[in-house]
Amino acid sequence: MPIKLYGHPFASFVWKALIAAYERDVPFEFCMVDAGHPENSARIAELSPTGQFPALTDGRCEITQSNAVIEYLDRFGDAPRMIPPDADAALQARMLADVFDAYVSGPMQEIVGDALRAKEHQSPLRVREAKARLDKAYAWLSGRIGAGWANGSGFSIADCAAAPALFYADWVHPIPEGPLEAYRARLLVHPSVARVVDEARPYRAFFPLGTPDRD
Ligand SMILES: N[C@@H](CCC(=O)N[C@@H](CS)C(=O)NCC(=O)O)C(=O)O
Repeated sequence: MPIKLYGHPFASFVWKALIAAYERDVPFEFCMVDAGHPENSARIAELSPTGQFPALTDGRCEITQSNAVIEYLDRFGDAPRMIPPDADAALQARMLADVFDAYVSGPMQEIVGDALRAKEHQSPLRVREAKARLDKAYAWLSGRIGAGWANGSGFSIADCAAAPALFYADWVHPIPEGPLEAYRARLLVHPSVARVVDEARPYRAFFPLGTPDRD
């Protein structure tokens, strides 16, 4: 059975899986999760504990959680794996992917989530705290990101996580000039990342805080 990837092209965690699939040239069928595809919404509700995406099926495996999906995609093709073969490099790449997920995407999603609430349920305090967490993450990452990819060697799971995290985080709380902002710019011109950015363009009106022209 073909690999089916469930998600939405504007969703940051779905970008991670798409980037890995494009990076490694793994064929798949994209199953759009939106109001127009109730069958896919029903399927994602079964596949994922929270109904969140991405999730992937191949008739044998059912995988949810973006990092597990990326690891699954490493089984195919000859392209360099997203989990580096060297154990130390793999540990570093997984660690950085977790950092981007939890400490960049996490606060970014909180800020976006707040903007999506009804005015009376919004919380300036929650947004301020999320921005403070982003500042800490930006500072930590700025001290660690060099001139190449995140873990200092090939493009990896860490870069799959970094691309959407930094793309959207910069929209809600700009990344100061420096190594992290330069890394974001490098990611955006990388072909697999440029492709997901382009595929998501038609959905930018969904973003509740306005979208900058620069990207
Ligand atoms: N830990 C999950 C996070 C997934 C996640 O946050 N997905 C978001 C899209 S970026 C989602 O499904 N949002 C829709 C919703 O919450 O209903 C992963 O790594 O896959």
